[in-house]
Amino acid sequence: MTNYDIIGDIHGHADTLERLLVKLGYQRVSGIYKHPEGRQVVYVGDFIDRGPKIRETLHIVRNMVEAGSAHAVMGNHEYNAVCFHTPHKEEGGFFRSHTVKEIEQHLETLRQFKDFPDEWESFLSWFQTLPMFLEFPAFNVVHSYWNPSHITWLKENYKPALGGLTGSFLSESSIKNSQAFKAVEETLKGPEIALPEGVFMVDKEGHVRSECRLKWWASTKNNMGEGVMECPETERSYPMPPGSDLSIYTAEKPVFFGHYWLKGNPEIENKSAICLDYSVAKHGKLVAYRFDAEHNIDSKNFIFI
Ligand SMILES: [Mn+2]
Repeated sequence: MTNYDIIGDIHGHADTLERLLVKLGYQRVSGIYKHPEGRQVVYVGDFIDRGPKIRETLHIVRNMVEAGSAHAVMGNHEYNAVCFHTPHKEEGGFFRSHTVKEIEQHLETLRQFKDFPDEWESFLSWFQTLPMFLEFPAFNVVHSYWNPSHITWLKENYKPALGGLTGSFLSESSIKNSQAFKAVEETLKGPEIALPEGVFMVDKEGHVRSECRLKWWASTKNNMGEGVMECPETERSYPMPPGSDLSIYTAEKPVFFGHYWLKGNPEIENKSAICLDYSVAKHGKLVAYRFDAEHNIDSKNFIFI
């Protein structure tokens, strides 16, 4: 049985990734990282944007996937990149508009690939065919949110082997409030909910938001402090916004995900849903979880830099 190392969001921090791979026992052979015992990495997505070595990160990851020493799912940044660069034939423009906010988020990638247009094209084609979730015998992996009904929808409608993010798939999934839109959006970006009238939040980029990100994996959701990401100190005791899913996520197979820019040292809040994103791109940590056969979820299996 294969053993796995699941690795959180990298965002162009290739040097940290290489140090983590070495710490996990992977060795670079003919330019490709492999584990002498046949362990495999599973990447949770968000390889690009923000960090200093985006090209290097992509080469490390794709080489490993192609050589069979890793698997990868799509992050919202890879999805956004495909949308940013794919023209919307029916409506004009692109599937992701070229506004200041969108360009800012993608700028480091554009800059670092400026002199390597062919290479960028080939990575974009690779992004298009990344799976949006992966199921292993003893665990599942997704970038943001494992919702069984979204996963069922994706199994029936999203076909990485038949082109993945094709123009027609993007057209369908860009129709706001369609089932396609919701499945893709929430799987890659997580569930959000409108804040009560008059309550606003400021996100990490300084944008004022009238919606908040739900901590879908939280083990208690008695108030906004427990169930909402980046909840302002003054609103922590507020009740959860109306319409929030207050159920506690449990599943036979644990799911590993990234996306949420958690801070501090990795911890397990819910043994069924384990976040591996600890903000390497904001002076945080790059985190892996070692998953061996016959497994009990335990925080001693976090390995990080
Ligand atoms: Mn993300």
